[in-house]
Amino acid sequence: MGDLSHLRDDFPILSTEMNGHPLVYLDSAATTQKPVQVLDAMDGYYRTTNANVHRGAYALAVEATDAYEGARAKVARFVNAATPAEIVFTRGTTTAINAIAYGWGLDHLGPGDRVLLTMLEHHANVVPWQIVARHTGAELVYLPLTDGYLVDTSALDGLLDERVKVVGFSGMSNVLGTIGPVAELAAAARSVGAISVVDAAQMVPHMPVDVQALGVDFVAFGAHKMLGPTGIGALWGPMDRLERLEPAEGGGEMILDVGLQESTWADIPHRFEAGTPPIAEAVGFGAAVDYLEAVGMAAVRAHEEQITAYALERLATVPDLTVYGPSDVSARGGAVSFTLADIHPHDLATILDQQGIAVRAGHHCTRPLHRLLDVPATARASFYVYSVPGEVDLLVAALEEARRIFGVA
Ligand code: C6P
Repeated sequence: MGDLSHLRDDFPILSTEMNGHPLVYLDSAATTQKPVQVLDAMDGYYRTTNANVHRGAYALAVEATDAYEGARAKVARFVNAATPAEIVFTRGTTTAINAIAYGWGLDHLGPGDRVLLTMLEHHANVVPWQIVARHTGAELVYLPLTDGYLVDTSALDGLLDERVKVVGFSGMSNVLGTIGPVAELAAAARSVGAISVVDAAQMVPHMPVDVQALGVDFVAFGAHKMLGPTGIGALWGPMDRLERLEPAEGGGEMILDVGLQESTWADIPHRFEAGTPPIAEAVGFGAAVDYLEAVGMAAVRAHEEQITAYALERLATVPDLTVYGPSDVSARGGAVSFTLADIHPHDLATILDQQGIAVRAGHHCTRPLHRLLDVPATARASFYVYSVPGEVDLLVAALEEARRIFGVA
């Protein structure tokens, strides 16, 4: 159960070298590698089908439109949206959350209103709300974490009241791996008439997700963390919510009619997709969900639990190493952040890089969380379907080597 090592053959980059060593790619929370099935789908689209969508009266443009809308239908099926129209293609998770913050927040927030977030949040689910708060006079409040790195929902008692109009939270942390208490926060939002917004950048790629079953209002995720290309993501919302969302961007493709002073909007989802969309990227996104469906999301999750458990077990053997995040793998995903004695994470990443091991070092776009952890930065190893235990062993050996190089006693 959980052995997906045969998939590695589908990923050309995994048989390349970095700094004279076989590449050990442990940065899948930043972006995943792409299988030939995705690469071929995008290449094939450009070779045989390329035209602009929703405009052309000629056969090729109809084919391109079918490819683009077909990809939407695949993404909708993947997350169990009620209809493909509930999937709005965006540039990525960040753009999807901005679309909600501007499209909903500017209209529905005012002085004294609150946006309730958690201390886990990526900047993508903080900064857009700060900008909208500056325009509207709303303020941001944050749910703390427990000592075990979970969202402390017991603090809802003091923070949740009628002033809260938006509850925004991560479905899975890109730093601690923590899985968010989605159902509980969705219910909390509903109880005060607030909307709930899930940053699912790390969640949709790593576990089965049924957006209708989550009981939330909006879900944002991107293709590039789930084997697809960069430059495309999705915003999901049920139709009655999307109908109350204003377009955050204007331009071609999103209008029904344009007058000199006013315009009217195209149908959903097109009103939220101003300009020429990322068409080949949508095709690649569709190919990525085909690939993940063939693997099966339950198998993806089982593999992740297995490799994360192995990583936590092996990392615990490295003296002076601190891991940040839940120890119970059922409560977390495969992003494992750590520090080693007082070695700066950037120095650590450089040593690992010399041995062909790619990890991320820094604050991982979570400055408030790192301040809470009381460290300026962490190193992070993160896994995906193609990660194998042997790579964890190489990481651990390289960390031992780093201890020697830096003279950690
Ligand atoms: N996290 C990481 O290395 P974009 O950049 O729009 O594709 O995704 C933003 C984003 C939002 N939420 C979470 C939880 C994320 O992890 C990310 C992207 C990358 O952790 C790049 S900072």
